[in-house]
Amino acid sequence: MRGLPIASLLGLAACDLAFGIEPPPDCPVLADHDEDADGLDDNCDPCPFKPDNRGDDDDDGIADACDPEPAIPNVRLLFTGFGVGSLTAFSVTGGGGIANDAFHVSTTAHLLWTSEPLDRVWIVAGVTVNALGDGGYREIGVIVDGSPGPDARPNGTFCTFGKTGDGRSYIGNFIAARPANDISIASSEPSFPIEGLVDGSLVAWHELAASPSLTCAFRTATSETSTSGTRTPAPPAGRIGLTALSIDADFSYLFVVGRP
Ligand SMILES: [Ca+2]
Ligand SMILES: [Ca+2]
Ligand SMILES: [Ca+2]
Ligand SMILES: [Ca+2]
Repeated sequence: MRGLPIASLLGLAACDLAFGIEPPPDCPVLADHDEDADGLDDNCDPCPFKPDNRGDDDDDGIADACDPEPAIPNVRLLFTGFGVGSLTAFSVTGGGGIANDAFHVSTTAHLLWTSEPLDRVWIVAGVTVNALGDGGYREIGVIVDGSPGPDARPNGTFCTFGKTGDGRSYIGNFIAARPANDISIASSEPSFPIEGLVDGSLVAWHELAASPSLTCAFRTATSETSTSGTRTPAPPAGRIGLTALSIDADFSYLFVVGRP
């Protein structure tokens, strides 16, 4: 949600530039965007995608409701609520773009964060499914170990949920690697309804030295399902990002958290 209403700014001690007050050291740059509409700019908000900012048991600056590891100190590496102009931090292939305060995909698109390769990271992404393509695999998810491939889809390990051409819903780990000489992955595919999904989230943990190297969970307000996968041998650490294939969907935010 864009902008900060005046009423919010009046109560915004942590980030109030309207009255010439310097932001605190933990809020060096304003994003000029308030994803959860709680009056705190994304870059000043200890829980940037939920209004519940209470509590920080491990004192790492990430409030408990948004902390993927509430008892382990983490490092916040990235949060974007996909406001206007936010795509400059990413490389995008396919037809994705910013619309209605989200990274909107009308058919197929992939996004990679233009950072250094990352290991030992959590990736949390807000997702909404608007409509599925007509047939084949229709899916949406996150990428780890992503690197540009020879075609539009990046190489990498994917945690996605989706639907097959024969109507089966799934959540699973998949890889795309070209040349395909390191493929060995375990996946589970519990049934999961994808159509009409609103405000779900994908939460993935990636650690190259661990087996499985990728675990992920899909969450809604009422349910959670999870899977994990191992890619052998482990690929080089790569960039992280988002993917959508033959689907009309929105990513409302992307949160990347490291474990030192
Ligand atoms: Ca906020
Ligand atoms: Ca918040
Ligand atoms: Ca915390
Ligand atoms: Ca933590």
